Amino acid sequence: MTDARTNLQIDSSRLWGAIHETAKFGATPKGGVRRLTLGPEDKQVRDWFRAACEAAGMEVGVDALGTMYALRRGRDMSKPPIGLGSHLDTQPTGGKFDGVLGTLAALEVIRTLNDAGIETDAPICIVNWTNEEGSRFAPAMMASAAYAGDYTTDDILSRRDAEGVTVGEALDTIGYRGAEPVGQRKFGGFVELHIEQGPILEAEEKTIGVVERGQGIIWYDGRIAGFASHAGTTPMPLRRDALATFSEVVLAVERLAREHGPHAVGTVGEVIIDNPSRNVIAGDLAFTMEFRSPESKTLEALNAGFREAIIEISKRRKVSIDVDQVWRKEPTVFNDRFVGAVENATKMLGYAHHRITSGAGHDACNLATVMPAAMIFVPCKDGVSHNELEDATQADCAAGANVLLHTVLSLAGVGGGEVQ
Ligand code: HGY
Ligand code: MN
Ligand code: MN
Repeated sequence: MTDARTNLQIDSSRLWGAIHETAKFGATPKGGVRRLTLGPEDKQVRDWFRAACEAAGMEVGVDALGTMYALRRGRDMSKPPIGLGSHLDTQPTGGKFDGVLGTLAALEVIRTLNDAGIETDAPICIVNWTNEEGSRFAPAMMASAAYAGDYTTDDILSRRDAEGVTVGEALDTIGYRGAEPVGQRKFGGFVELHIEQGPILEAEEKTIGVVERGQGIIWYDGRIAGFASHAGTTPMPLRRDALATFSEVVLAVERLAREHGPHAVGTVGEVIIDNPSRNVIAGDLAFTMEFRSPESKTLEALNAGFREAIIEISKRRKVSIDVDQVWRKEPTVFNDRFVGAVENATKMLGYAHHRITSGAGHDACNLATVMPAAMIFVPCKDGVSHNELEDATQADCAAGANVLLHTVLSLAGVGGGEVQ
């Protein structure tokens, strides 16, 4: 494409301003964002997002799981829209960019097309997916997984948070349980911009990551049942200590991930001790954990090794260890044509780039199972994410949004309405 559109660029200050404006919804004293899905702060950002999309001339719809779809009409409405977007919920100690960049860059693409008077052939639909993070309600990437057919809407509506509140109740509380059935809205494909959330692009001094694969993920919920007893009177050999047992489980997860390195990872992120007390040997506890790998066979090996390890620990310590697999996402391979469109846009814009595998899960990874999909990464400072220190530069965010703009233009096709 050699006409004036080649020079079309998003408005970097407007995007940067939007990112920092939305960061106030759930702002934390350390400069991060706590915006758990379907909570009051999520309602605030959703209301802001709806108003901004409507001000940009889009029609906003909401489905039964609260996912928001903002449609920009194209010349040929018989064509399925090209989807772009991400998520606006965050981790408890999240940052300003995870999910937000992709969702607001999608809005910035629309604003830029409006300013330039460009009408695309196919319509464009920007999406805010409900509960990508999976922190309040499991699984992660929940709504896009339901959209892809991995779960029924009723199953997801019944999921409960730690306080026993269901997804359905939370949606009703913030007024975002839409009438549209999940999965009804069809797309010609989906492109998601996201910070890398890892150290590779920054270390390699690349501005753009052209994402070709995504890791597979297995999530587990575990319970350990020992025997609570007096910390002072119970001889060491007689103890059935759930917390000491748990510590061996954590080290087994770490050992297995290291053994299957360099790409496998394993994490135990939560533990809740029943009735903890300094002078009581822990009797019962619950925990959550995960394994990830770009290879399915490695996921299998991690799972098998873990099952073996907990049987041995349980027998030796005479403590029961029960672990349920609650979510499994196979590794993602993104669509060649869409990945090529990202790479071509990146080359046309002249950004340093290379192909990369995503360590994090994303909504685009679920969508890739039911439509052509691709992702664009930009660096984040020190590769840090899921931490209030998460940071990125305005220039890198703008570069990612420009690649998103030109990728979408190439995929949606451009009708009348030349750049003035
Ligand atoms: O867990 C993930 O990979 C995503 O950031 N929710
Ligand atoms: Mn994310
Ligand atoms: Mn995240």
